[in-house]
Amino acid sequence: MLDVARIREDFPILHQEVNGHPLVYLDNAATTQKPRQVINALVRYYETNNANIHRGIHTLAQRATEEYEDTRRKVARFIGAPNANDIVFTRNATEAINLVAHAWGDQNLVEGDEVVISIMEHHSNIVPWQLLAQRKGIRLRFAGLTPDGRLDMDCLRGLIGPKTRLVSLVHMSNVLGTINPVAEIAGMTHAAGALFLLDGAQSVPHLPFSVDETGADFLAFSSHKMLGPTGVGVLWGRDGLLQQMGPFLGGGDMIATVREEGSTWADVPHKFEAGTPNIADVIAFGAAIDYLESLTMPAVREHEIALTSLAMDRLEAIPGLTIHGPRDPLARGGVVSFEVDRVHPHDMATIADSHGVAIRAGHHCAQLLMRHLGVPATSRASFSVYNEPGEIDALVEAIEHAKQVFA
Ligand code: C6P
Repeated sequence: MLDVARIREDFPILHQEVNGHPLVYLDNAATTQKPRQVINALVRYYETNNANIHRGIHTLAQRATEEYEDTRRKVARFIGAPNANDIVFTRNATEAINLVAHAWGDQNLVEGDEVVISIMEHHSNIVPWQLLAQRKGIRLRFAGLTPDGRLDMDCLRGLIGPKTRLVSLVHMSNVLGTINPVAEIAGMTHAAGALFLLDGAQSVPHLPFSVDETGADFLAFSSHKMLGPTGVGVLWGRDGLLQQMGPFLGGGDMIATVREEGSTWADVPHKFEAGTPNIADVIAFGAAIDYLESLTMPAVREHEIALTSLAMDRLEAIPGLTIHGPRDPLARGGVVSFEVDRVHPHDMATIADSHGVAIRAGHHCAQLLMRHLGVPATSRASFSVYNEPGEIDALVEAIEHAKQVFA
């Protein structure tokens, strides 16, 4: 069990009032807050080790390089990847997916090939494939959902066939909270001879995770949703896949040789990390991983299941409130999207803010899903390691207030 009171001491930002109320931060699916350990790692890096990496002979450059590469090893350990060189640092999960669309898609796909995604995807797992379709003439196919907000596996099975080259799906929906049966999907995908890209932006931060168990060939996620800094994402590729791919961006650090007649590429992961990377934030991301590991991911998951169960029980008891996604808290992550009769989600979020409660309202970068749900937007509460049951009381109070205002 997590000691939430002690954890909260590590998060300076939580100890403030917003609009005259103690801050209740329930927008963790958008980005999480950062513990002092991560903030200190940033400050310590700039105060003691700041230098460019992979280039310098001097001591600071060596220290910075060592710390940056140390985070790569930590990331590999955290996701159960056998080889740290299969970890590429990007700006975010979005860039990681775009990297695959360009460096793998442009090189391997031809007109008529098919990429299968679903209507519960975040825009960052839709638009890169639409752009690839424009470039290469591939066909993009969309799996639908069951009425309770799960992936329709029969539909997905029907879409995967001999023309399928890639299945690219979210592990945990940022709107519905649904956790998809990824190992089964990987089996179906591989049986068709296709590759499986997993969008782990919402799952890696919250679930005990092992790439091997997911069966994924590519995995994308972001540091900022797992207590780390913004500006750092991760792409992982299975055994040699990254080696077979050409570069994404060209420039310094990604080459072996440069001649007038052309260049050759550095080995992975450097081939995909052109230019000076986000050194400080990568290093601080290492501190975020240390922090999560010290809590242990099974305990993080257990904590978030308990909060999600409680939130769903309390919210369901409010007349006129509808929750989207599966009812079973074990089938979903710590994300609860809801609607309240006669209250627009933006008004809901504004009134919640007046109570010091930060929730997100909008389409959550999932317009295909909003259309499927028949709504322009939802309100969404999402949890992290520092949230506590009393904060759900504050959310419920804010919802009751919004209902009174719009009655
Ligand atoms: N979802 C949310 O509030 P980036 O922005 O690249 O770090 O992550 C993109 C992304 C990809 N997949 C999923 C499932 C996501 O939830 C996100 C980010 C945030 O839901 C910001 S829109």
